[in-house]
Amino acid sequence: MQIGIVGLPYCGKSTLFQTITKTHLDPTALAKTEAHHAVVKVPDARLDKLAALFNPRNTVHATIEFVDVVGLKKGETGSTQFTTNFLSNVKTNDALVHVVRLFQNETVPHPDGSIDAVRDVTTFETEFILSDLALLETRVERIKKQLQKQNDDLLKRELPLLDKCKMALEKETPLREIEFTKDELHTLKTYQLLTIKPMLIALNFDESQRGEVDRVIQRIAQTKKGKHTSVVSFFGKIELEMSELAEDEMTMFMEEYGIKESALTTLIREAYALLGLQSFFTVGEDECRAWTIKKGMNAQEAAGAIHSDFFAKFIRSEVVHYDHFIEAGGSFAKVKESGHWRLEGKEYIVQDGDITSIRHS
Ligand SMILES: Nc1nc2c(ncn2[C@@H]2O[C@H](COP(=O)(O)OP(=O)(O)O)[C@@H](O)[C@H]2O)c(=O)[nH]1
Ligand SMILES: [Mg+2]
Repeated sequence: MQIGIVGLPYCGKSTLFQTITKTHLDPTALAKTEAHHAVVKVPDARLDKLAALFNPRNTVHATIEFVDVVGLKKGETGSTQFTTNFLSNVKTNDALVHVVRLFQNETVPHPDGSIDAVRDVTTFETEFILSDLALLETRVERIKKQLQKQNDDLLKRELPLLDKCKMALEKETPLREIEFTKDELHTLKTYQLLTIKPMLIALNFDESQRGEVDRVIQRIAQTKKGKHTSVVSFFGKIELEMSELAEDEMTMFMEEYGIKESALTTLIREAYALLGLQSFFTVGEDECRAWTIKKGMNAQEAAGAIHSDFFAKFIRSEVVHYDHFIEAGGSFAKVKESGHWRLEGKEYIVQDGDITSIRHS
């Protein structure tokens, strides 16, 4: 999974990127025009606990790739230009984090001259909506031309779907907030539309603005929140300092500044929720591992996430929930006695925190 960090120049994208990926970008790297990529381990206290119990040779966390998407330029007229290069960098991401600047900093002026979070959120939304509309219109034209040459039922069926999208966008509704069937989503996937991506609005405050956070979050949420859009906050500058500390120092630092959880934990939790993702575990002396799948996947599909052979040759899944396993003192013998250990068929819907072992032929 890939999450793109986007935002106007000097809003704190690279600051956030360095914080969550624990990388250090020097001034030459920061000035580069290519996107920065880094893969981070998804923090999971449950996996840590399982690893402590099994003491396996390998502990494998789920991973997410973060991209610091660059390429937004200040145009000659003063307004920000959403270049083709920028838009195509955004297309490949599964979800977007839109960093919106709330901090004041005289040395790096806001490109639009003032701090206004609602305006910045709207600027992005409008650009993405226009980009999607242009793409859909081109596609509709092409299909119509194709249909003049030859009848194609598949193409014909695509037109109402494209109309449905266009109508939503013309009402300024991003596509992520529109209901689509599984088939429709499948068709739309190939277009790499921008407004269909889950969106996390991340408000970047200075620590001195702590008192304003709740009020601003509420204001943005009132106008922008939807099922697939959420709003979070972070303190860019001090969280970058914090990410460079050792773990025990970090806990003290967080208490001192009243930070409840790190930006990484917040972003990953919200991204999982927006994307409808969850984790299950496989355990053993060899390896303890967290796997990420879509909510609602059945046991056979989850087995397929581990290995395509497991999907094809799936027989049954042995399942126990993490909570029950820990309650039973981390012992399979005890958990079997408790009745919480089950054998499930392929239709079983996997739950977040399941520990499973796949039986296959
Ligand atoms: N005062 C303050 N400055 C910040 C904060 N976050 C970022 N900055 C500064 O703003 C400038 C631009 O940040 P950067 O992350 O490079 O922005 P980008 O252009 O979006 O990648 C840097 O000089 C940062 O130190 C913050 O929360 N408070
Ligand atoms: Mg940057």
